[in-house]
Amino acid sequence: MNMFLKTTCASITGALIAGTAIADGHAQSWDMPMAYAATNFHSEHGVIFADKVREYTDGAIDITVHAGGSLFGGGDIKRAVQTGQVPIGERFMSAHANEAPLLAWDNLAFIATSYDDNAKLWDAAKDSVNAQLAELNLVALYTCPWPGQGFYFNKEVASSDDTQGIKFRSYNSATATFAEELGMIPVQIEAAELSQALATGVVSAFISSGSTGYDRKVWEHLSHYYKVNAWLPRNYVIVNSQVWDGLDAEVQAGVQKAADETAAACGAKSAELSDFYFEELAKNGMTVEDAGPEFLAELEAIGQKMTAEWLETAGPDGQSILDAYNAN
Ligand code: PCA
Repeated sequence: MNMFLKTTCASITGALIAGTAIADGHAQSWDMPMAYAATNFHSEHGVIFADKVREYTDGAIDITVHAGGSLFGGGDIKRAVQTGQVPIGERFMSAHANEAPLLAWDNLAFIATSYDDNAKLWDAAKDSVNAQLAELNLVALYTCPWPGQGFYFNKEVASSDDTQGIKFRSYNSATATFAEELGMIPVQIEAAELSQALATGVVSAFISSGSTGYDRKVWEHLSHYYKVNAWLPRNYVIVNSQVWDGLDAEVQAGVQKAADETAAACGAKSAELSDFYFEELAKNGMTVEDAGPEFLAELEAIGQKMTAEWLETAGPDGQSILDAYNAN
């Protein structure tokens, strides 16, 4: 962020903080925009988090969750938190990688494809990601992985011969690049808008977990899901740095305890639900299967190329993350 923007963010936030009740010990009310469906496990854990925060801060912080992009659309949540329009929010971390490439650490294909490995990769990435977030005027309270990512199509796909020219919903720059490598045309669309985009033919394919296909009932439009399990990307709950710094140490500790517990519960729920989502897709008529060997080999080659490109844009911090991960 440039200095002008940083100073502006800080002063807007300062003004907002002054308007809240930190100094006189009254409860603060925090609106927390979240990007995904209210019934999604990420959003449900946002509510669990809010309940825990109330409990562990003795009511000092009262969070109201606004799921489904209802307060701010997914694409606007980070800026709203950075500039202090809201103190806290939740978003898909790698959606911010165009601004800070390091935040795509969890989109590296076929590197950490189990929940345990994904947790190890996060351990390796955490310090440099947090340093990067500090520069963006943000503090991450907790992160939670989505189940593994695979491909949705409206036909059988055996290789990139079958994907040429398809309009493909991407959710960040890595998925747009992936689509282009497969000869598809990426269009970035929020999960909240996905059903409509499929219904109107704006796109007819996308990459995601079983979770988002289930939330959006995509069996109404699409027929095939290929379980590639390419990566397990994370959502994160972020708080504005000045708001965070303005809290008493005791309140901070209460919020962090709530965040740590929610992270563990949310990650476990994600793992527990991943097969359920596949079963629901199949029950509703979709063919759910592993990607065939030819398609998978192409995806792996693209993944390797993209990891090399990420290492170039993320610089030495990116390499350190992978080195630390591989050393464990
Ligand atoms: N669902 C989100 C991000 C990753 C996922 O599994 C989405 O498709 O927007």
